[in-house]
Amino acid sequence: MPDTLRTRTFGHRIHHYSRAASTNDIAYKIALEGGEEGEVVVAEEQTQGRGRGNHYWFSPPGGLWFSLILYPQKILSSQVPALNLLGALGIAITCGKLFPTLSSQIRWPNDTVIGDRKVGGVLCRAKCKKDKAIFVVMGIGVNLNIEEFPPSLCHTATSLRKESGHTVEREAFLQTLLEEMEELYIISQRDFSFILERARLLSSLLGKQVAVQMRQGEIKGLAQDLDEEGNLILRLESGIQTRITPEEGYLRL
Ligand code: BT5
Repeated sequence: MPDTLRTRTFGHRIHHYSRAASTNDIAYKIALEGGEEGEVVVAEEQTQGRGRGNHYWFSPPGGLWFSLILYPQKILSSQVPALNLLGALGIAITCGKLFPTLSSQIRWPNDTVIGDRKVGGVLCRAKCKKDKAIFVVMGIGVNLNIEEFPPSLCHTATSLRKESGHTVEREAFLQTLLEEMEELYIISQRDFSFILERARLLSSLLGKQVAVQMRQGEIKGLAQDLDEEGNLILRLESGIQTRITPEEGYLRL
């Protein structure tokens, strides 16, 4: 990372791989062995990139695939999913800063989108003791210079290169992203409501009708708000309000 990196800890130590199965697994192991806050594991390519649940993450060369080790103070395990919003917000802010003409938004619970196409995603994994998170590995994927997506993604995914017509310099993007993320993270430690407020402002969902796939079937309603743990508040067609956690519901796109 260049000397111009303006962070307290984020990115001061970077473990670089040309190819890895998943940077999240490597970072988790480093954290277990005493890794420090802000350490980053980055890979040019992942062979087993992962999303939530059993989702896969397409991670060929040309994207930014990395994981960040965090030791959030006083965070409960139930609050870990809200960190996904922080990650998605960091990606959206960075895209907006480097590409002011592109309008990137966040799509609950962990996506950054341009229009309705996903340009980035976040996957947090925490080590918890009782109800406290001891450390969190925040995995971040951003489609920087990907020209072609497989058929299963070509209608739902996009890259910054496709949207802007310009090649994105990976190191410069990573530097800005780490700076933005650290600022958000420091604020989040004293006042998480600030993150939620920004997430609401940049949300692509709030005020819209959405369909959510739950284990017991699909539900539809108006996306009304995000609560303090990053859950989605949905107003069902019946008028009843319901709260959906990121683990129990997947948006139907
Ligand atoms: C995510 O999961 O969006 C989390 C993505 C996290 C990736 C990072 S890369 C570094 C670190 N190491 C890892 O192994 N993972 C993290 P989810 O919300 O479940 O979305 C996954 C879904 O997005 C898949 O089921 C596909 O439909 C779609 N998808 C897969 N790869 C994509 C890509 N490159 N761009 C856009 N959409 C993609």
